Amino acid sequence: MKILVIGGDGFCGWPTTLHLSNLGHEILLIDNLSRRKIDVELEVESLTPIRPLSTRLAAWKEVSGRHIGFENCDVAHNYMRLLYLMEKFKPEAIIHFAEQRAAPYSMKSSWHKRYTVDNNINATSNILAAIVESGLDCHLVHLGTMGVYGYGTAGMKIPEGYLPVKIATDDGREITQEILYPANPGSIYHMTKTQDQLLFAFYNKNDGLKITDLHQGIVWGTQTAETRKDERLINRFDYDGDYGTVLNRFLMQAAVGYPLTVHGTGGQTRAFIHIQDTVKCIQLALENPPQHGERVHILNQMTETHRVRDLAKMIADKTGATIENVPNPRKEAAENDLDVENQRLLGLGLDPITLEEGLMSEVTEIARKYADRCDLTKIPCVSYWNDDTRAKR
Ligand code: NAD
Ligand code: USQ
Repeated sequence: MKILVIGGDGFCGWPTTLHLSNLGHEILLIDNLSRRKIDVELEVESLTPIRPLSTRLAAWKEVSGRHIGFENCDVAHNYMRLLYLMEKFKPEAIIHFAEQRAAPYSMKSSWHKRYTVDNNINATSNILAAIVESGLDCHLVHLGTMGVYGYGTAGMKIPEGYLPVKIATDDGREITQEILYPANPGSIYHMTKTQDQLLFAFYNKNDGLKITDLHQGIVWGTQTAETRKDERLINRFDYDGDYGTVLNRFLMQAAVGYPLTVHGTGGQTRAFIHIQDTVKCIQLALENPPQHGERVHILNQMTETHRVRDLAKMIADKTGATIENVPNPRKEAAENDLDVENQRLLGLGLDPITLEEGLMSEVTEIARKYADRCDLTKIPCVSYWNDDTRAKR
């Protein structure tokens, strides 16, 4: 299959690109390298020594014999170039990773809020418009987030995208409809993902586009079968207070002897998935596209849920790390339960890697190995959601 991977230089995009290339697909990677530029802005580097993209691509050619094309394009702002590249390459599938994905980064200042809205919503809107204008019959797979739902429920499992609701009509009847699950974003970043959903619903209804939206949980881990093949292919590992996600941060903190930074009571429950399962899920989504006329496929891409304080305890028990409860810089529920339906990807053949089996190899293979690259001053989360949370620091 000819696959266009947009945002293919990032944490999820790079291993996915290699995985699909390894399966024999022809890949064109588009990226504007904005994530690498944000590292420069934040004065931080991936814990792992990621190589420049040209080195990565040359190493992959050497290791696998397979070519991956690359075009530098800002898909949020260079619509004509995106359209031209799509018309020239003629992809049968497009994977859309190209968004600013850190909630804390999106809340740092009014500039960061506006950048995230502008980048993410325009990227999605341009990709959809270009599919229609090019006339391509292709399947769009987007990386969405569990955070579109919020993290609480009315005592039921969060369904895969659509909620059946009973409505009392004016003439006394009761009808049942399925609606998009009510959006309840917890940051400007998550809010952009809820807007993406409406764009998908509209283009699906109006133009019949075939779209799969993968509502992914927090991705943990670093390496996949392909990125392990050569050190020049290594995946990025974010640990700083803006881009580092909770589980990878705790693993790194344990490795460098930094107390595990639990926000508040650590009662927040979140959904998780290993990076190796991420690439597998995207493969499964590509192999099972919606049929013409079908509504947007929404699949919950997560494999387990955990409370933040339980994660910290699990890692502390295994490594001897200490735990520190720090004031929460975010405005979020201090405690929540989370129960999520994820049968669709399991039904397609996903066989999840569990935290229990993968945690320690991650600590030793990555976090301890590259511990000397860690800048301890970049660990604290210093992006505050509002003046109240800033005052509590
Ligand atoms: P990332 O920041 O590592 O990668 C995103 C890539 O897209 C980067 O290489 C960046 O340079 C590129 N990009 C951003 N804006 C662009 C633009 N306008 N034009 C071209 N390229 C652009 O992020 P990631 O962790 O790989 O996440 C990928 C997707 O998966 C995101 O949409 C994110 O919301 C979603 N997701 C990630 C996680 C996670 O835990 N990492 C969890 C759930 C969902
Ligand atoms: N947290 C801590 N200590 C830390 C860091 C985080 O207690 O040192 C807490 C946060 O307060 C939050 C939870 O851990 O309650 C998760 O934070 P996170 O940074 O790991 O995840 P989040 O901001 O939700 O974002 C990440 C990705 C995003 C993706 C999302 C999936 O960056 O791209 O969309 O996970 S989900 O959370 O399911 O919405």
